Amino acid sequence: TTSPHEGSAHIEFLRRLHERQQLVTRALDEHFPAGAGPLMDAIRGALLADGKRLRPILCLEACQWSGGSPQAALPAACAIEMIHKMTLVHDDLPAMDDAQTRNGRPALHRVHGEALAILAGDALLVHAFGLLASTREVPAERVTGAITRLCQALGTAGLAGGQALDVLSQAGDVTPEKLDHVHTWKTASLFEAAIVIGAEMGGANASQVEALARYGMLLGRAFQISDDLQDAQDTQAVTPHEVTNYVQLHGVEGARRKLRELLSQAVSAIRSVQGGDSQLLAGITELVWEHSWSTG
Ligand code: GRG
Repeated sequence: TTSPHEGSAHIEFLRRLHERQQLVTRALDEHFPAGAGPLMDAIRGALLADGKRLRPILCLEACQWSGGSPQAALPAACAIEMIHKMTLVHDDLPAMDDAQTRNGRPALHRVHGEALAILAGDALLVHAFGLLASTREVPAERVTGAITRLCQALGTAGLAGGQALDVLSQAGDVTPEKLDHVHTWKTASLFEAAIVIGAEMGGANASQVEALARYGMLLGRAFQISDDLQDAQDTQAVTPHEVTNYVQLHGVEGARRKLRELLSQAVSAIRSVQGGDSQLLAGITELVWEHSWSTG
């Protein structure tokens, strides 16, 4: 079968993805200078070693789709990536997932120690809000709107709440509803916020925001299932995380079926309203399906 991504349109899609990745990585690199002490080194280790930059790319793209310049959403996109990386550092700590590696490298606390890993995460969170609050490219009410939206996405009914449910889950008490709940809060809420914030920075109208929010939520849930499929493939070892792995509860076939369904609903959501070029937003759903990412 021929992939919908073959040919020049696919090359253009990858070029644009790579360009956005670079834009975000360069901005993050400038924000945290090298050689400025152990805490800064740990922060740089968390932020700059690798990463697909998926959430900030989505934020920039949603802004452009809504008629704004990607530059208008760049501070927000960088803030969202700082927050994302902070959650990974804390997730890997011995008190949480107790992970030894992340993306094939030693987890941050194994290189810099637990204290600096905690502080690097704390500092990333604070710098993220500082950067977002100092956005001057858009009217002030869009900035306060973004801060409010992000706080909702990260709090007790978002990443922190989802992670709490996740770490407290025991084998045997994870129902399909509870699993969807954990995935929605711990993963999809940041995807949704990244996209909605980008759209609002670009001046999207209410129906565009609603459609993109739906796309973000569906894509985020799909992404977590795709990540779970990858984890199930990569490791034979039983880790604490496995209790809330979609594959554990629904099997590989069940996971793939749900993944396909969520991604096709995500594409329908963006196609349901008028907006800019949706090729990149639609194309990202294919990458989630194929799990073929470049972190360069
Ligand atoms: C922010 C208040 C606050 C609390 C944080 C630690 C925590 C609470 C939440 C962790 C949630 C978590 C680890 C979700 C997993 C999401 C996920 C699938 C991450 C992998 O994302 P990728 O593949 O990462 O985009 P890269 O390495 O590409 O950046």
